[in-house]
Amino acid sequence: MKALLIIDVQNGFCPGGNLPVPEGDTIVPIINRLIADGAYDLITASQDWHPANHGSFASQHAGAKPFDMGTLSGQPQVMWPDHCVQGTPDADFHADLNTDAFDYIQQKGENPAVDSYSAFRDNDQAAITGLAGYLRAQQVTELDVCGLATDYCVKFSALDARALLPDVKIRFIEDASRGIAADGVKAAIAEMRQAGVAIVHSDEILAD
Ligand code: VGL
Ligand code: ZN
Repeated sequence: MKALLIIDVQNGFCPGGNLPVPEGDTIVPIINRLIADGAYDLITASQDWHPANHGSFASQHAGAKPFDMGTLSGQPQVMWPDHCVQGTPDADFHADLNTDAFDYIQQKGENPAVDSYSAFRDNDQAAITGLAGYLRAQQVTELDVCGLATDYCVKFSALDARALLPDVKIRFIEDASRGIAADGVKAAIAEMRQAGVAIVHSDEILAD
């Protein structure tokens, strides 16, 4: 059972959004091609889904500016611009993404007191989402991860997939993902590889 996990391909992370990832929109046709190719039995996606008062927003901390380092519930936290607020266009999936093909959507980041980069659990690792249970119930044996942003939500999702689904082969699709900062992307890829996540290109998957 092969599954694709598409992380946070939302307007907020594309050019014109509130927390734009450079070239974030350029992965949409690649992901649509992967879906149309039929290589996956199951298409899953995550959606960053914050309340307007989320504690990761600089706007919620007196004197904080976006991209400052601050704290949230005692943990170091990047102060993000307000983004992906529930029910706003910024939180919608990119309009060209083939969302009709989605079998399962995991929303995350709803607790204002903790951020949730990973689609599997909150940053404090206390609250687990339903995603791992769903993938286990579907008897997934191979999981490919892609999306936005490589250096945050994609990396933490791939690492958690590796940790929570020990019997599943996990791969990161490099060209179907984009990151916020180039050095962060490089470090994220090294960290994923080190953890046992394979790094692949969409061409390899489409050629199979
Ligand atoms: C993300 C920062 C804040 C992401 C989400 O999807 O990578 N990054 N919220
Ligand atoms: Zn967020």
